[in-house]
Amino acid sequence: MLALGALLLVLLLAGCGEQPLLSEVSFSKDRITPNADGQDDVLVIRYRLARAADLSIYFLDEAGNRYVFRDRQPRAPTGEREPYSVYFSGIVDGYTLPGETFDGFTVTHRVLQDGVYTWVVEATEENGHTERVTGTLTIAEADTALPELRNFTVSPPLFTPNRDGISDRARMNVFVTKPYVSLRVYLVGEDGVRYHVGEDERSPARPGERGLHTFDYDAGVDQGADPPPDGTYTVWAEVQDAIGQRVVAASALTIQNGGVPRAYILNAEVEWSARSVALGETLWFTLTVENDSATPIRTSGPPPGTVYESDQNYATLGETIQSGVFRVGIHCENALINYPWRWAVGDESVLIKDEEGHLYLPPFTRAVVTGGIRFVSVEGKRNPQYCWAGLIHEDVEISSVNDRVDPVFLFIQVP
Ligand SMILES: [Ca+2]
Ligand SMILES: [Ca+2]
Repeated sequence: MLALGALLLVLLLAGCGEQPLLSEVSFSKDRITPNADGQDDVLVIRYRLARAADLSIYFLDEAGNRYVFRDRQPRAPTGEREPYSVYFSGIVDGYTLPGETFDGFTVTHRVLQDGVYTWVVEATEENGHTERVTGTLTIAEADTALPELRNFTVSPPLFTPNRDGISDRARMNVFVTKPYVSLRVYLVGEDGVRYHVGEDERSPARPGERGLHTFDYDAGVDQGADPPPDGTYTVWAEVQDAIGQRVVAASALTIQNGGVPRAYILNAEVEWSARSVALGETLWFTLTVENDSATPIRTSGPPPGTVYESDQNYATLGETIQSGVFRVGIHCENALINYPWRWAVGDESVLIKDEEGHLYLPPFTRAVVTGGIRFVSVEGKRNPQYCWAGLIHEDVEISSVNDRVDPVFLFIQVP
């Protein structure tokens, strides 16, 4: 018993160091046809490592060119476990054929061309000791057409996602030359964080189809989310076909003045001049608008202090609706249009003007807004009627908190 134990120990000691680093290396097939038809598309590579090593798997064509599948990846010893196994479907790191150039995109993963290759599985220990096992693999009927990305464009190259109606969206276009299984567009900033861009529902080609694909980017602000921080981003388009070939293209996009505008009528409070006015008299209001966000909010005329005749509206004063503009409005129940009387959310003393003359209430700023309506007739049946104030984000929304604010039950005295 003791003798047998000692003998085993001796044998184990003798084996140590002589055990091959790399063993049980196998390819489950010697021929594959990488074309996603479900027949011989994939094989399994197996190997066993006696000690920790960097592992490479590559292929040599008849001219000796090398195609990389795994490049010096650190691996732990296999130990008591099953051998390492990995699927191989003919896809290697991107390469170019003699005389081939790609315009505007890069191939990161590509199928081997049809031919006979020498495969090499190679392990290198830290001390430099290397072992390799080789064999032969035939590639046939490979679907070698690449899913090329043509004319990947981002426009405009600088945008301001802040719902002010000016340059709030960026558009990405790309033409894919082959049907595919995934197409992704995303921004990557200096911190490496990815921001996904969704494909436009009105994209000319349907998802997965060859053709022009368009992406519409609002930086998330349409859903009320804060956009990525201001700065310049790399925009990536990344496509993968059915056999796993991958192509990428890059462009750039700068975000400036990004943010979600948030503004309120302070304390939901309106000061009305009267509850009862005679025909020909003016109802005055005073309220305070607060920009409670880090984003400037855009506005347009007429300025506070303007008095409307009751049969006028913002359009008759030449101050039509502009998408993205905030204005204070007054609405009375008998009015024929929504909030017919509207005013800028501040006057010259507080508003700032950009190069194009657009007016903004700066971040975290308050402004007092007054205005009047001179009642020249009693339209509609109701008298008295409710009148109220609102803060309107034109063509975007009137948030519930800014609608029907502080109503007054107004009586118009008719002689
Ligand atoms: Ca096949
Ligand atoms: Ca904007």
